[in-house]
Amino acid sequence: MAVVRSPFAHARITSIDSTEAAGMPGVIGVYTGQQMRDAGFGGIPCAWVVPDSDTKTPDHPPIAVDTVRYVGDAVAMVVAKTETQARDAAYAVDVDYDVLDAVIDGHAATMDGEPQLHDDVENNVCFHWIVAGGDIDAAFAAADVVVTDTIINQRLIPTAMETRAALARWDVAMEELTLWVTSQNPHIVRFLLSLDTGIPEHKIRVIAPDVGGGFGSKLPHYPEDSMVIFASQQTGLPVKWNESRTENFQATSHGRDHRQEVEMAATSEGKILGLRAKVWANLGAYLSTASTGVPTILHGLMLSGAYTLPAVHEDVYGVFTNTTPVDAYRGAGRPEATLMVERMMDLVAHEIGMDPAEIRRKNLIPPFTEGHEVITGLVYDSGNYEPALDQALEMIDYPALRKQQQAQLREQGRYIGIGVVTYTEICGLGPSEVAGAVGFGGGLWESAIVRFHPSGKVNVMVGVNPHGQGEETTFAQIVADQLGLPVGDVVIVYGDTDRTPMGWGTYGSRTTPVASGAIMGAITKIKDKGVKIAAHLLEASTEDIEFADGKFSVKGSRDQSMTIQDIALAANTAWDMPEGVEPGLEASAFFNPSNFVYPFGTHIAVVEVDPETGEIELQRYAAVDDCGPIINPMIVEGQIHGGIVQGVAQALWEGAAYDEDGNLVTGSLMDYAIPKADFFPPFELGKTETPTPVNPLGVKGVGETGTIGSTPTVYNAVIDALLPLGVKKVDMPMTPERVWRAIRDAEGGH
Ligand code: MCN
Repeated sequence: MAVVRSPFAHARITSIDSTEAAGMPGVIGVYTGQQMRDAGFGGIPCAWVVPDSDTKTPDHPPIAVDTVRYVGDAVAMVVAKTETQARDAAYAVDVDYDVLDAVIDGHAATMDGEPQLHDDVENNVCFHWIVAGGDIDAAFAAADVVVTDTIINQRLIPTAMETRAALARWDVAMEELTLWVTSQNPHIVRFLLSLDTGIPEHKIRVIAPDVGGGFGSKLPHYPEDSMVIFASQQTGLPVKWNESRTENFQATSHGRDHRQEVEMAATSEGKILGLRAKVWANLGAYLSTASTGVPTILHGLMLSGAYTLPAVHEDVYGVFTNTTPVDAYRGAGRPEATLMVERMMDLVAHEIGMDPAEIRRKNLIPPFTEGHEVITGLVYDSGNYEPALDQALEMIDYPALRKQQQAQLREQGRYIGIGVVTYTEICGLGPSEVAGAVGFGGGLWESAIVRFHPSGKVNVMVGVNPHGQGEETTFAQIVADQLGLPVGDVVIVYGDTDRTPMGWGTYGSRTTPVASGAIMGAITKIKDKGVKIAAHLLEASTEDIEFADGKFSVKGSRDQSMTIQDIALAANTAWDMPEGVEPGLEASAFFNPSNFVYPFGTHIAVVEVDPETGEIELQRYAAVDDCGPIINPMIVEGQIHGGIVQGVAQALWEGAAYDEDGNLVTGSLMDYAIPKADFFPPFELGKTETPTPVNPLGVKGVGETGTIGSTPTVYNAVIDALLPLGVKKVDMPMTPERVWRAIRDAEGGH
């Protein structure tokens, strides 16, 4: 299958002529949105509609029916014998458009007189959501200093190395569907497909084992999923679509894209009093699967950061524009919150002449182990922020660095900047009751099945869907460690709705904190059953059996023992089972966490800016992160490295750019700057370890911490370097040209 896509950001489709395409070599069929609609295919659902926000959910047909709303919106599809034939024929589909004015900017789109995307969405405002706590007016009235800024948290394009793909096989006789798809959450895709295609859920199998990088962009249920299904039903053949890189830029979800107008109130001693903001979140042309939750729940509720914040008020407007739909991108909402808070902390520090590390220390929430409620209403699980700050400052020898910075500035005219950020983030999504309360259209629990085969080898089936994070390894480590097995005897099974139990997917750094709870639950059941079988076979009472290092032994007599492999064989043959105990050694468990988890840390960056060219050199990067007890240090380091790289890239290099007609100017790897390894110094990593009470292993997520901490760290470092030149602000990405212009402007436009 190939997709005919709109070259216009906003247009009415006046006609589609497929005569020529239909006659081309190998072409099997050309299909339109109207045909899909006539066949009963519904719009692509948005699965997260935040309550109390008056959210509008306009129809999102998988193929546009009468209006296209972004460059890349699907207009028709062609099915042919080969991919090349399909693509060739797609070019021959003749579409006539009546081109309309487009609006690209999420703030401008709300103004009167701007183009309207959807009939029933006045001024393109999809929702207005408010987070408020404390007495914000009193906070600002009592302030000695108020700092303000307008932050553009620019749009990013996830750019996974592996583009998307979908292959549908419709079994006509059985009326059953198998869909192979690059998804981070196959069970969610199955659920949503059952809603928009009408195929009953128990007749849908979704397979998504090795999907490549996702970074949030493989979370949504996409139009192409429905298109290949429709095409397979029409043709009676398996139909496959492979996304090209150009399509990946245009039609896979983008991330971020906020305009934030922010004010922070503080005392002259550096105590913060209140944060007030207005945010315009550009949602793109349609609502993607999780899009409304990202700028609200995952952003607005995190405005207290790691600090005691007495008052907050934020208005968030979600806005439709003629751009690619926006959804979760690594960090999803939390980077937008953290950058906002951490920018304002630095502005206050600068205003009152306080060291950036000191103002943070002064406002950190004191240590807590059993929950701490912040002004936005969230209850953080556990935290001890100051040791992470101390460790990071020590790693980098902060006092010496500050001295050196001053000396070099004075004597050598060099512009060194140091950025210090203390952050916390919400992840491990999360209690299902909260999911329901905040409008998430599913649960957030996890399940696992631990299955012993007769030979003692183990499969663990999980509903989550790692795609590069490495849970095939870390979950096997947990099971091996708990049950005394060689790690190679445990294989983790995921990525197939027919082979795995229900699960709600891999995103929001939830896989380990939530699914490990289910695995631990199943392990406990396995151990309990093993004790009963061992007691029976060793002729002891269950109270006398103890389990350690993979052996069930009679207390006080270690030679009277059976290995867990012996027990697996005995249970699977069931020749001699205790009264009332079922055969087999297999257990399943469900885990619904009581809270989210909140990892935290301190990041410090050192940069040097060349005032002649605006070039920024990232010289050092230190990160102390706390994700509770670590299962696999190498994997955790890898996650932090990758996260830092993605976050720094937002500060310095990456950004989607549209022209005023809605053409994606950064629509290829020639134009969109993704980071490369040699842009970075070796990372200096430290850690502290604060377990969470929320799950049995005490683990917090780590998949996004690097991204969340690093953007403001590097941003603040660059501004710190530029302050002596009179520059207080540079929009991201802080390219050499922008930095150079900011320096020249500060010099009076010279
Ligand atoms: N881990 C550990 N000890 C801990 C915490 C985590 O050893 N205390 C390990 C985990 O077991 C897992 C890894 O660290 O191997 C990350 O786990 P976790 O924090 O649970 O995060 P998730 O698996 O839920 O991953 C999601 C997160 C997100 S939201 C994005 S986006 C992202 C990311 O992970 N996308 C990625 N990292 C990515 N890495 C790769 N390679 N590809 C992506 O698409």
